[in-house]
Amino acid sequence: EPRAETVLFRSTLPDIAIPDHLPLHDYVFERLSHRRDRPCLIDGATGETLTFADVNRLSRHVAAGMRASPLNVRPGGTVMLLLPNSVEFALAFLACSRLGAAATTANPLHTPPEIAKQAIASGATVIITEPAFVGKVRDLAGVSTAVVVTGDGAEGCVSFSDLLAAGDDSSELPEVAIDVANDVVALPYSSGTTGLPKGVMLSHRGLVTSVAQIVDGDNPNLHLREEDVVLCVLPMFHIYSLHSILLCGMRAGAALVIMKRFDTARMFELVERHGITIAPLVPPIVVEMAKSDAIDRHDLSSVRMVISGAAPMGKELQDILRAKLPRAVLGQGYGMTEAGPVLSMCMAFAKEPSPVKSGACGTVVRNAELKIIDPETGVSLPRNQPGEICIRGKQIMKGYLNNPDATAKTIDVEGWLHTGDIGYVDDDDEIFIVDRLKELIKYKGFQVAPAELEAMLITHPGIADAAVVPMKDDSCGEIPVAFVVTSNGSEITEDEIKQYVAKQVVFYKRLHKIFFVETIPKAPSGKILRKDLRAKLAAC
Ligand code: AYL
Repeated sequence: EPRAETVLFRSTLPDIAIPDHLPLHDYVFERLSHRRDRPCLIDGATGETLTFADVNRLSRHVAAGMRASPLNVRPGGTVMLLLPNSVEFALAFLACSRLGAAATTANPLHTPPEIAKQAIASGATVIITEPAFVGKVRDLAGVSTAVVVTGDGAEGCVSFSDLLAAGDDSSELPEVAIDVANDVVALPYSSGTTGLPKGVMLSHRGLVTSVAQIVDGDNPNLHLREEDVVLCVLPMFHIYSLHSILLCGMRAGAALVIMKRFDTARMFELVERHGITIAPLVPPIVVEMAKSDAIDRHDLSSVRMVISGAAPMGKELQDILRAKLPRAVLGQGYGMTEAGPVLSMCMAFAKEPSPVKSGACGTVVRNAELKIIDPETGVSLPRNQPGEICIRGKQIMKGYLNNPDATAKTIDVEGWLHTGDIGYVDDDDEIFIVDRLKELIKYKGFQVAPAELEAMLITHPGIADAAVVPMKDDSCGEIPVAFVVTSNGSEITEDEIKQYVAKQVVFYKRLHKIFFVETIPKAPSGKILRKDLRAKLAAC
């Protein structure tokens, strides 16, 4: 029997030329000579501004400092960035790129065991953090890892200001040869479609491709200009902000206003003070804005684009915000860390925009192919039929670090990356996500891996078996809840279980509810039937 034709979906924009020879830092600074004195990074708290020339020079200093003793970062090495949004984050990330090293990024609010797991698995030999978080990495320091601290430094640590003072004469920063197609520049952690968090290997060429797909060409899909001022409130340790704010912003020559932590009133003030034009957000922040009375007391008319991504944003929410910010174009980007990260972007953000529908999460990016398959049979589906979203192109990850099995389960032999998201492409090439096949839970856009919490729960002597699933929540999108089977004779309570988990994990992985059950429904293979549990929740 002949195989059914694959139905390929492409961007409605033509493909573009994408550099495949430049390391990431050379790519983002390619137009440096035209914009040396333009603002690049603005510290929202102090107003202090670094120009493109400053950022270029200082990132070279940091690279020279990291290359020198005692840090000795070499090509192929790994550095952990355990930092909130800051100028230091941007400089350290670019410095890693210059050295041919990978930056593995993590939320500084993670607990010490969560940090240790990633630091060890990624092979990081240096951790860069703030004084407030040094205590969390003390046990790692000196074993195989050096610690660099920003601000005033800390006892036993290298201070970031010493790195900055390193200077950048060529003796200290030798040209390193970078193999752009293979060398990893960013190593974010993601659980993907199943299991525990894994290191996602993004190469120089992968990230260059993904940034170019969004902001390059005569008619860029996301039209950022040198005059734009981009709000950077989403955490740079997450790929959404790292890619679509820091890297896309720098490539386009826009200025970034860096906010360390989210606060609605403060965000509105910064919009007014700096004339912010572009606001990349996540749905929970859009909810806060829509609910806030303060929004009517500020002049937010400078904002011309609001981008939402990382979690679903319904039509209703999009319509409410549109009414509050009538001058801004509102739309979504759809990404997945492993996809490099962006799969699709709203076409209303293009230089020559086309109309879009509320609730759509964009059109597939240029220089890429997308298909929708029947999750059972793998057969490619036509328009308007929901199935698993798959993408192919140079932007996708190289694979998971030291995990060829998980890589093979995510990227098939034909090069298709399987997202675990269920969606369809409509008659106008717009993508709508309708469900999630994978076990991942998204709390305010942050990843929660059920397998991680389940492994933790069953190590408790009072618990015989457990399953963690998402429960719908208006303000957070989803919250993790657990079904628990207690061990014989155990009288463990809901609160005790919640506390037991809360002590070990970052805030967004905490369990919000425990349901005590007799058994966990499982397939003969032992796989938890998560669908049944989600259906149970929907019914109560
Ligand atoms: P990860 N609508 C619905 N679900 C979404 C959307 C969206 N717009 N964006 C992401 N997701 C879900 O790895 C989806 O299930 O990356 C996807 O597989 O933390 C999962 O989140 C991936 O989660 C951008 C815009 C990056 C978005 C991103 C997303 C990065 C989130 C760059 O410009």
